[in-house]
Amino acid sequence: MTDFFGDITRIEYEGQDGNSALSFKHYNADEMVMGKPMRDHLRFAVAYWHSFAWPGTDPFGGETFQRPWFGDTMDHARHKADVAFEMFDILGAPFFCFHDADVRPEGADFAESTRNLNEIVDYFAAKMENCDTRLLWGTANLFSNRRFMAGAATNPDPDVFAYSAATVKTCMDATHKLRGENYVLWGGREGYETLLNTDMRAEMDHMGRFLNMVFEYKHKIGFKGAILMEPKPQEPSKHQYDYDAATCYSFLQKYGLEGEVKLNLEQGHAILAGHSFEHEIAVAVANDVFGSIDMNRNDYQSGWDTDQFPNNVPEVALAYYHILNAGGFTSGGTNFDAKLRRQSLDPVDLIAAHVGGMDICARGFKAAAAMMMDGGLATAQATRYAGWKTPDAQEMLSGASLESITERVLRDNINPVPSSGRQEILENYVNRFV
Ligand code: XLS
Ligand code: NI
Ligand code: NI
Repeated sequence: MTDFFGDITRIEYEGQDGNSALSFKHYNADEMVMGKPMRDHLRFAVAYWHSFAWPGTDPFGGETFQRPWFGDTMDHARHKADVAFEMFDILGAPFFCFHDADVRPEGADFAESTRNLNEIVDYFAAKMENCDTRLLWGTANLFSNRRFMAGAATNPDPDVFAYSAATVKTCMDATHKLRGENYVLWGGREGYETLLNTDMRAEMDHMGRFLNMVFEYKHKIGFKGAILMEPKPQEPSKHQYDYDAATCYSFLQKYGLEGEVKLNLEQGHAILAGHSFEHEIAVAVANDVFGSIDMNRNDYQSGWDTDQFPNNVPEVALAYYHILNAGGFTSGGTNFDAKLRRQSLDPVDLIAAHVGGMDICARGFKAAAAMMMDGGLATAQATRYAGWKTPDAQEMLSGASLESITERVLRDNINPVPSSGRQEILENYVNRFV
Protein backbone atom coordinates (compact mmCIF):
# COMPACT_ATOMS: atom_id res chain seq x y z
CA MET A 1 0.00 0.00 0.00
CA THR A 2 1.15 3.53 -0.76
CA ASP A 3 -0.16 6.44 1.27
CA PHE A 4 -1.01 8.56 -1.79
CA PHE A 5 -4.80 8.46 -1.45
CA GLY A 6 -4.73 8.79 2.36
CA ASP A 7 -8.08 7.89 3.90
CA ILE A 8 -10.06 7.77 0.64
CA THR A 9 -11.85 4.44 0.51
CA ARG A 10 -13.83 2.55 -2.13
CA ILE A 11 -16.43 4.80 -3.82
CA GLU A 12 -19.98 3.60 -3.23
CA TYR A 13 -23.25 4.23 -5.01
CA GLU A 14 -25.34 6.59 -2.90
CA GLY A 15 -28.12 7.53 -5.29
CA GLN A 16 -29.33 10.92 -6.41
CA ASP A 17 -30.20 12.15 -2.94
CA GLY A 18 -26.73 11.47 -1.55
CA ASN A 19 -24.62 14.48 -0.61
CA SER A 20 -21.19 12.96 -0.15
CA ALA A 21 -18.59 14.58 -2.42
CA LEU A 22 -17.11 11.19 -3.25
CA SER A 23 -19.99 8.87 -4.08
CA PHE A 24 -21.76 7.78 -7.23
CA LYS A 25 -25.14 9.44 -7.66
CA HIS A 26 -25.97 7.79 -11.01
CA TYR A 27 -23.45 5.02 -11.64
CA ASN A 28 -24.68 1.91 -9.93
CA ALA A 29 -22.43 -0.78 -11.38
CA ASP A 30 -24.83 -3.64 -10.58
CA GLU A 31 -28.01 -1.94 -11.75
CA MET A 32 -29.60 -3.84 -14.60
CA VAL A 33 -30.37 -1.77 -17.69
CA MET A 34 -31.72 -3.46 -20.81
CA GLY A 35 -30.83 -6.86 -19.41
CA LYS A 36 -27.21 -6.13 -18.40
CA PRO A 37 -25.50 -4.51 -15.40
CA MET A 38 -24.35 -0.96 -16.09
CA ARG A 39 -20.77 -2.06 -15.44
CA ASP A 40 -20.92 -4.29 -18.53
CA HIS A 41 -22.60 -1.70 -20.71
CA LEU A 42 -20.26 1.18 -19.95
CA ARG A 43 -16.97 -0.69 -19.51
CA PHE A 44 -15.13 2.25 -17.93
CA ALA A 45 -11.36 2.49 -18.26
CA VAL A 46 -8.80 4.75 -16.59
CA ALA A 47 -6.13 6.21 -18.91
CA TYR A 48 -2.71 5.71 -17.34
CA TRP A 49 -1.07 8.59 -19.23
CA HIS A 50 -3.27 11.44 -18.08
CA SER A 51 -3.75 10.27 -14.51
CA PHE A 52 -0.28 9.00 -13.61
CA ALA A 53 2.23 10.20 -16.21
CA TRP A 54 1.17 13.73 -17.19
CA PRO A 55 2.96 16.34 -15.04
CA GLY A 56 0.50 19.20 -15.57
CA THR A 57 2.44 21.02 -18.27
CA ASP A 58 0.90 23.39 -20.81
CA PRO A 59 2.56 25.33 -23.66
CA PHE A 60 3.57 28.09 -21.24
CA GLY A 61 4.22 26.30 -17.98
CA GLY A 62 5.99 23.29 -16.59
CA GLU A 63 5.07 20.60 -14.14
CA THR A 64 2.43 21.48 -11.56
CA PHE A 65 1.86 17.97 -10.23
CA GLN A 66 4.80 16.76 -8.19
CA ARG A 67 3.97 13.12 -7.78
CA PRO A 68 6.28 10.99 -5.65
CA TRP A 69 6.62 8.49 -8.53
CA PHE A 70 7.95 11.00 -11.08
CA GLY A 71 11.46 9.89 -12.05
CA ASP A 72 13.18 7.55 -14.50
CA THR A 73 13.95 4.48 -12.46
CA MET A 74 12.15 1.14 -12.32
CA ASP A 75 11.39 1.86 -8.66
CA HIS A 76 9.49 4.96 -9.74
CA ALA A 77 7.64 2.91 -12.36
CA ARG A 78 6.63 0.31 -9.76
CA HIS A 79 5.54 3.02 -7.31
CA LYS A 80 3.40 4.53 -10.09
CA ALA A 81 1.83 1.13 -10.78
CA ASP A 82 1.06 0.67 -7.08
CA VAL A 83 -0.79 3.99 -6.97
CA ALA A 84 -2.57 3.27 -10.26
CA PHE A 85 -3.92 -0.06 -9.07
CA GLU A 86 -4.97 1.52 -5.77
CA MET A 87 -6.99 4.03 -7.74
CA PHE A 88 -8.57 1.34 -9.94
CA ASP A 89 -9.71 -0.31 -6.73
CA ILE A 90 -11.03 2.89 -5.15
CA LEU A 91 -13.08 3.58 -8.28
CA GLY A 92 -14.11 0.00 -8.93
CA ALA A 93 -12.75 0.62 -12.45
CA PRO A 94 -13.25 -2.48 -14.59
CA PHE A 95 -10.49 -1.50 -17.07
CA PHE A 96 -7.39 0.58 -17.71
CA CYS A 97 -5.38 1.57 -20.82
CA PHE A 98 -1.71 2.46 -21.25
CA HIS A 99 1.10 3.37 -23.65
CA ASP A 100 4.56 1.81 -23.20
CA ALA A 101 6.02 5.22 -22.35
CA ASP A 102 3.50 5.81 -19.55
CA VAL A 103 4.49 2.77 -17.58
CA ARG A 104 8.24 2.23 -18.00
CA PRO A 105 11.33 4.45 -18.05
CA GLU A 106 12.87 4.98 -21.49
CA GLY A 107 16.02 2.85 -21.80
CA ALA A 108 19.35 3.80 -23.42
CA ASP A 109 18.31 1.79 -26.48
CA PHE A 110 15.44 -0.28 -27.85
CA ALA A 111 16.52 -3.45 -26.04
CA GLU A 112 16.62 -1.73 -22.66
CA SER A 113 13.26 0.00 -23.19
CA THR A 114 11.76 -3.38 -24.05
CA ARG A 115 13.26 -5.02 -20.95
CA ASN A 116 11.82 -2.23 -18.82
CA LEU A 117 8.42 -2.64 -20.42
CA ASN A 118 8.39 -6.39 -19.97
CA GLU A 119 9.35 -6.05 -16.32
CA ILE A 120 6.45 -3.70 -15.65
CA VAL A 121 4.09 -5.91 -17.62
CA ASP A 122 4.98 -8.78 -15.28
CA TYR A 123 4.40 -6.45 -12.34
CA PHE A 124 0.95 -5.57 -13.76
CA ALA A 125 0.17 -9.23 -14.43
CA ALA A 126 0.84 -10.14 -10.80
CA LYS A 127 -1.42 -7.31 -9.59
CA MET A 128 -4.15 -8.27 -12.06
CA GLU A 129 -4.31 -11.75 -10.59
CA ASN A 130 -5.59 -10.23 -7.36
CA CYS A 131 -8.04 -7.65 -8.67
CA ASP A 132 -10.96 -7.30 -11.06
CA THR A 133 -9.43 -4.61 -13.26
CA ARG A 134 -8.61 -5.75 -16.79
CA LEU A 135 -6.84 -4.16 -19.73
CA LEU A 136 -9.17 -2.48 -22.24
CA TRP A 137 -6.30 -1.66 -24.58
CA GLY A 138 -2.60 -1.16 -24.87
CA THR A 139 -0.82 1.11 -27.33
CA ALA A 140 2.60 2.49 -28.27
CA ASN A 141 3.62 6.07 -27.74
CA LEU A 142 5.06 6.91 -31.17
CA PHE A 143 4.86 10.68 -30.73
CA SER A 144 6.63 12.02 -27.60
CA ASN A 145 10.26 11.10 -28.15
CA ARG A 146 12.18 13.37 -30.57
CA ARG A 147 12.88 10.41 -32.85
CA PHE A 148 9.20 10.58 -33.84
CA MET A 149 9.14 14.30 -34.60
CA ALA A 150 8.56 13.63 -38.33
CA GLY A 151 6.19 10.72 -37.76
CA ALA A 152 6.48 7.01 -37.03
CA ALA A 153 5.21 4.86 -39.93
CA THR A 154 5.21 7.98 -42.14
CA ASN A 155 8.69 9.16 -41.18
CA PRO A 156 10.96 9.90 -44.16
CA ASP A 157 13.70 7.92 -42.35
CA PRO A 158 13.19 4.15 -42.75
CA ASP A 159 15.07 3.59 -39.45
CA VAL A 160 12.22 5.33 -37.65
CA PHE A 161 9.71 3.13 -39.48
CA ALA A 162 11.72 0.12 -38.29
CA TYR A 163 11.97 1.39 -34.72
CA SER A 164 8.23 2.07 -34.70
CA ALA A 165 7.38 -1.37 -36.08
CA ALA A 166 9.55 -3.04 -33.44
CA THR A 167 7.99 -0.88 -30.73
CA VAL A 168 4.46 -1.77 -31.81
CA LYS A 169 5.42 -5.43 -31.76
CA THR A 170 6.55 -5.16 -28.13
CA CYS A 171 3.39 -3.27 -27.17
CA MET A 172 1.18 -5.85 -28.91
CA ASP A 173 3.06 -8.58 -27.04
CA ALA A 174 2.51 -6.71 -23.76
CA THR A 175 -1.19 -6.21 -24.53
CA HIS A 176 -1.59 -9.86 -25.47
CA LYS A 177 0.16 -11.03 -22.33
CA LEU A 178 -2.13 -8.91 -20.16
CA ARG A 179 -5.16 -10.24 -22.09
CA GLY A 180 -6.01 -6.80 -23.43
CA GLU A 181 -9.34 -6.64 -25.21
CA ASN A 182 -8.14 -4.28 -27.97
CA TYR A 183 -4.97 -2.74 -29.36
CA VAL A 184 -5.05 0.97 -30.33
CA LEU A 185 -3.08 2.94 -32.92
CA TRP A 186 -3.26 6.69 -32.70
CA GLY A 187 -1.09 8.36 -35.35
CA GLY A 188 -0.28 11.55 -33.48
CA ARG A 189 2.48 12.53 -35.87
CA GLU A 190 1.36 10.58 -38.92
CA GLY A 191 0.72 13.61 -41.07
CA TYR A 192 2.71 16.70 -41.93
CA GLU A 193 3.88 20.05 -40.65
CA THR A 194 4.36 21.41 -44.17
CA LEU A 195 3.56 20.02 -47.61
CA LEU A 196 6.76 21.64 -48.89
CA ASN A 197 8.80 18.68 -47.65
CA THR A 198 6.15 15.94 -47.71
CA ASP A 199 5.65 13.07 -50.16
CA MET A 200 2.05 12.33 -49.26
CA ARG A 201 1.63 9.28 -51.53
CA ALA A 202 4.70 7.57 -50.08
CA GLU A 203 3.73 8.40 -46.49
CA MET A 204 0.21 7.02 -46.88
CA ASP A 205 1.53 3.86 -48.55
CA HIS A 206 4.00 3.34 -45.73
CA MET A 207 1.24 3.76 -43.17
CA GLY A 208 -0.98 1.30 -45.02
CA ARG A 209 1.85 -1.24 -45.11
CA PHE A 210 2.53 -0.70 -41.40
CA LEU A 211 -1.09 -1.33 -40.47
CA ASN A 212 -1.17 -4.48 -42.59
CA MET A 213 1.86 -5.80 -40.69
CA VAL A 214 0.09 -5.03 -37.39
CA PHE A 215 -2.85 -7.02 -38.60
CA GLU A 216 -0.70 -9.95 -39.75
CA TYR A 217 1.06 -10.01 -36.39
CA LYS A 218 -2.24 -10.00 -34.52
CA HIS A 219 -3.14 -13.25 -36.27
CA LYS A 220 0.32 -14.69 -35.88
CA ILE A 221 0.22 -14.41 -32.08
CA GLY A 222 -3.47 -15.30 -31.83
CA PHE A 223 -4.50 -11.98 -30.32
CA LYS A 224 -8.28 -12.09 -30.26
CA GLY A 225 -8.85 -8.42 -29.46
CA ALA A 226 -9.75 -5.76 -32.00
CA ILE A 227 -7.20 -3.50 -33.68
CA LEU A 228 -8.50 0.06 -33.38
CA MET A 229 -7.42 3.22 -35.22
CA GLU A 230 -8.06 6.51 -33.43
CA PRO A 231 -8.93 9.47 -35.67
CA LYS A 232 -7.79 13.00 -34.88
CA PRO A 233 -7.51 15.85 -37.41
CA GLN A 234 -4.50 17.75 -36.10
CA GLU A 235 -2.47 18.49 -32.96
CA PRO A 236 0.31 17.67 -32.52
CA SER A 237 0.77 17.66 -36.33
CA LYS A 238 -0.66 20.43 -38.47
CA HIS A 239 -2.56 17.78 -40.41
CA GLN A 240 -3.02 14.13 -39.48
CA TYR A 241 -3.92 11.50 -42.06
CA ASP A 242 -6.44 9.84 -39.71
CA TYR A 243 -8.50 13.04 -39.81
CA ASP A 244 -11.88 11.68 -38.78
CA ALA A 245 -13.96 8.49 -38.93
CA ALA A 246 -14.83 8.90 -42.61
CA THR A 247 -11.19 9.50 -43.61
CA CYS A 248 -10.03 6.50 -41.60
CA TYR A 249 -12.65 4.32 -43.26
CA SER A 250 -11.44 5.34 -46.74
CA PHE A 251 -7.88 4.63 -45.64
CA LEU A 252 -8.85 1.17 -44.43
CA GLN A 253 -10.60 0.48 -47.74
CA LYS A 254 -7.65 1.66 -49.79
CA TYR A 255 -5.25 -0.61 -47.91
CA GLY A 256 -7.60 -3.60 -47.77
CA LEU A 257 -8.31 -3.52 -44.04
CA GLU A 258 -12.00 -2.65 -43.86
CA GLY A 259 -13.76 -5.31 -41.85
CA GLU A 260 -10.47 -5.98 -40.02
CA VAL A 261 -9.63 -2.75 -38.22
CA LYS A 262 -12.17 -0.74 -36.24
CA LEU A 263 -12.16 2.76 -34.79
CA ASN A 264 -11.61 4.25 -31.35
CA LEU A 265 -13.50 7.54 -31.37
CA GLU A 266 -12.79 10.45 -29.05
CA GLN A 267 -15.21 13.25 -28.17
CA GLY A 268 -12.54 15.96 -28.25
CA HIS A 269 -11.14 14.79 -31.57
CA ALA A 270 -14.62 14.84 -33.10
CA ILE A 271 -14.96 18.47 -32.02
CA LEU A 272 -11.52 19.36 -33.43
CA ALA A 273 -12.61 17.85 -36.76
CA GLY A 274 -15.70 20.06 -36.77
CA HIS A 275 -18.08 17.22 -35.98
CA SER A 276 -20.22 16.17 -33.04
CA PHE A 277 -19.28 13.04 -31.12
CA GLU A 278 -22.46 11.29 -32.23
CA HIS A 279 -21.63 12.11 -35.85
CA GLU A 280 -18.34 10.25 -35.59
CA ILE A 281 -20.05 7.29 -33.92
CA ALA A 282 -22.80 7.27 -36.54
CA VAL A 283 -20.24 7.30 -39.38
CA ALA A 284 -18.38 4.37 -37.83
CA VAL A 285 -21.58 2.43 -37.20
CA ALA A 286 -22.85 3.03 -40.74
CA ASN A 287 -19.60 1.57 -42.09
CA ASP A 288 -19.34 -1.31 -39.58
CA VAL A 289 -16.12 0.00 -38.04
CA PHE A 290 -17.32 1.14 -34.64
CA GLY A 291 -15.02 -0.16 -31.90
CA SER A 292 -14.58 1.88 -28.73
CA ILE A 293 -14.67 5.41 -27.32
CA ASP A 294 -12.31 7.81 -25.61
CA MET A 295 -14.61 9.87 -23.43
CA ASN A 296 -13.64 13.43 -22.64
CA ARG A 297 -14.70 16.90 -23.68
CA ASN A 298 -13.09 19.81 -25.42
CA ASP A 299 -13.44 23.39 -24.46
CA TYR A 300 -15.65 24.81 -27.20
CA GLN A 301 -13.95 28.20 -27.07
CA SER A 302 -10.25 27.40 -26.92
CA GLY A 303 -10.12 25.32 -30.12
CA TRP A 304 -7.56 22.79 -28.95
CA ASP A 305 -7.61 19.33 -27.44
CA THR A 306 -8.23 20.14 -23.77
CA ASP A 307 -9.08 16.54 -22.78
CA GLN A 308 -11.36 17.55 -19.90
CA PHE A 309 -13.54 15.09 -18.08
CA PRO A 310 -17.04 14.97 -19.60
CA ASN A 311 -19.75 17.13 -18.04
CA ASN A 312 -22.50 17.48 -20.63
CA VAL A 313 -25.29 14.95 -20.14
CA PRO A 314 -27.21 15.56 -23.41
CA GLU A 315 -23.99 15.19 -25.45
CA VAL A 316 -23.09 11.97 -23.68
CA ALA A 317 -26.66 10.67 -23.99
CA LEU A 318 -26.70 11.06 -27.77
CA ALA A 319 -23.32 9.33 -28.07
CA TYR A 320 -24.53 6.34 -26.04
CA TYR A 321 -27.82 6.30 -27.94
CA HIS A 322 -25.93 5.66 -31.17
CA ILE A 323 -23.76 3.04 -29.47
CA LEU A 324 -26.78 1.24 -28.02
CA ASN A 325 -28.58 1.48 -31.31
CA ALA A 326 -25.65 -0.37 -32.88
CA GLY A 327 -25.93 -3.11 -30.25
CA GLY A 328 -23.62 -1.64 -27.57
CA PHE A 329 -19.93 -2.28 -26.99
CA THR A 330 -18.40 -5.64 -27.80
CA SER A 331 -14.66 -5.46 -27.12
CA GLY A 332 -14.74 -1.67 -26.72
CA GLY A 333 -15.53 0.48 -23.73
CA THR A 334 -15.53 4.00 -22.30
CA ASN A 335 -11.94 5.09 -21.74
CA PHE A 336 -11.49 8.36 -19.84
CA ASP A 337 -8.88 9.91 -22.10
CA ALA A 338 -9.21 12.92 -19.83
CA LYS A 339 -6.95 14.85 -17.54
CA LEU A 340 -7.27 17.10 -14.54
CA ARG A 341 -6.94 20.82 -14.88
CA ARG A 342 -3.37 21.70 -13.95
CA GLN A 343 -4.44 23.49 -10.75
CA SER A 344 -6.21 20.37 -9.47
CA LEU A 345 -3.24 19.23 -7.46
CA ASP A 346 -4.64 16.94 -4.79
CA PRO A 347 -5.17 13.18 -4.88
CA VAL A 348 -8.84 13.80 -4.10
CA ASP A 349 -9.13 15.79 -7.36
CA LEU A 350 -8.03 12.75 -9.35
CA ILE A 351 -10.66 10.59 -7.70
CA ALA A 352 -13.41 13.22 -7.96
CA ALA A 353 -12.70 13.74 -11.67
CA HIS A 354 -13.27 10.07 -12.40
CA VAL A 355 -16.27 9.76 -10.09
CA GLY A 356 -17.87 12.75 -11.83
CA GLY A 357 -17.02 11.41 -15.28
CA MET A 358 -18.47 8.01 -14.48
CA ASP A 359 -21.61 9.63 -13.10
CA ILE A 360 -22.08 11.89 -16.13
CA CYS A 361 -21.67 8.88 -18.41
CA ALA A 362 -24.07 6.80 -16.34
CA ARG A 363 -26.66 9.56 -16.42
CA GLY A 364 -26.32 10.01 -20.17
CA PHE A 365 -26.32 6.27 -20.68
CA LYS A 366 -29.53 5.79 -18.68
CA ALA A 367 -31.19 8.53 -20.73
CA ALA A 368 -30.03 6.80 -23.91
CA ALA A 369 -31.33 3.45 -22.71
CA ALA A 370 -34.68 5.02 -21.81
CA MET A 371 -34.93 6.51 -25.31
CA MET A 372 -34.06 3.15 -26.82
CA MET A 373 -36.69 1.36 -24.79
CA ASP A 374 -39.30 4.01 -25.53
CA GLY A 375 -38.47 3.69 -29.21
CA GLY A 376 -39.65 7.19 -30.19
CA LEU A 377 -36.65 8.00 -32.37
CA ALA A 378 -36.72 4.61 -34.07
CA THR A 379 -40.42 5.01 -34.83
CA ALA A 380 -39.88 8.51 -36.21
CA GLN A 381 -37.10 7.20 -38.46
CA ALA A 382 -39.13 4.22 -39.60
CA THR A 383 -42.02 6.53 -40.51
CA ARG A 384 -39.70 8.87 -42.36
CA TYR A 385 -38.29 6.10 -44.56
CA ALA A 386 -41.52 4.06 -44.82
CA GLY A 387 -41.91 4.83 -48.53
CA TRP A 388 -38.88 2.65 -49.28
CA LYS A 389 -40.83 -0.45 -48.25
CA THR A 390 -42.86 -0.45 -51.49
CA PRO A 391 -41.85 -2.79 -54.36
CA ASP A 392 -41.38 0.14 -56.75
CA ALA A 393 -38.98 1.81 -54.33
CA GLN A 394 -37.06 -1.42 -53.71
CA GLU A 395 -36.83 -1.99 -57.47
CA MET A 396 -34.91 1.31 -57.77
CA LEU A 397 -32.17 -0.11 -55.53
CA SER A 398 -31.72 -3.21 -57.66
CA GLY A 399 -32.58 -3.86 -61.29
CA ALA A 400 -34.07 -0.48 -62.24
CA SER A 401 -32.35 1.98 -64.57
CA LEU A 402 -32.63 5.69 -65.16
CA GLU A 403 -34.85 4.90 -68.21
CA SER A 404 -37.20 2.54 -66.37
CA ILE A 405 -37.52 4.97 -63.49
CA THR A 406 -38.26 7.80 -65.92
CA GLU A 407 -41.01 5.69 -67.54
CA ARG A 408 -42.59 5.05 -64.14
CA VAL A 409 -42.42 8.73 -63.15
CA LEU A 410 -44.28 9.60 -66.38
CA ARG A 411 -46.75 6.70 -66.19
CA ASP A 412 -47.74 7.29 -62.55
CA ASN A 413 -47.32 11.05 -62.78
CA ILE A 414 -45.06 11.01 -59.71
CA ASN A 415 -45.13 14.40 -58.02
CA PRO A 416 -43.35 14.33 -54.63
CA VAL A 417 -45.11 16.03 -51.71
CA PRO A 418 -42.59 17.22 -49.08
CA SER A 419 -43.26 16.22 -45.48
CA SER A 420 -41.95 17.69 -42.22
CA GLY A 421 -38.59 16.52 -40.86
CA ARG A 422 -39.99 17.11 -37.34
CA GLN A 423 -36.62 18.24 -35.97
CA GLU A 424 -37.97 20.45 -33.17
CA ILE A 425 -40.46 17.80 -32.12
CA LEU A 426 -37.64 15.26 -31.92
CA GLU A 427 -35.41 17.67 -30.00
CA ASN A 428 -38.25 18.16 -27.52
CA TYR A 429 -38.60 14.39 -27.33
CA VAL A 430 -34.91 13.95 -26.40
CA ASN A 431 -35.29 16.64 -23.77
CA ARG A 432 -37.84 14.48 -21.95
CA PHE A 433 -35.11 11.94 -21.24
CA VAL A 434 -32.05 14.03 -20.44
C1 XLS B 1 -4.34 12.01 -28.03
C2 XLS B 1 -4.94 10.67 -28.11
C3 XLS B 1 -4.21 9.59 -27.33
C4 XLS B 1 -4.70 8.24 -27.74
C5 XLS B 1 -3.79 7.12 -27.39
O1 XLS B 1 -4.94 13.01 -28.38
O2 XLS B 1 -6.27 10.76 -27.69
O3 XLS B 1 -4.36 9.80 -25.97
O4 XLS B 1 -5.96 7.97 -27.20
O5 XLS B 1 -2.54 7.25 -27.97
NI1 NI C 1 -6.98 13.06 -27.47
NI1 NI D 1 -7.56 9.23 -27.23
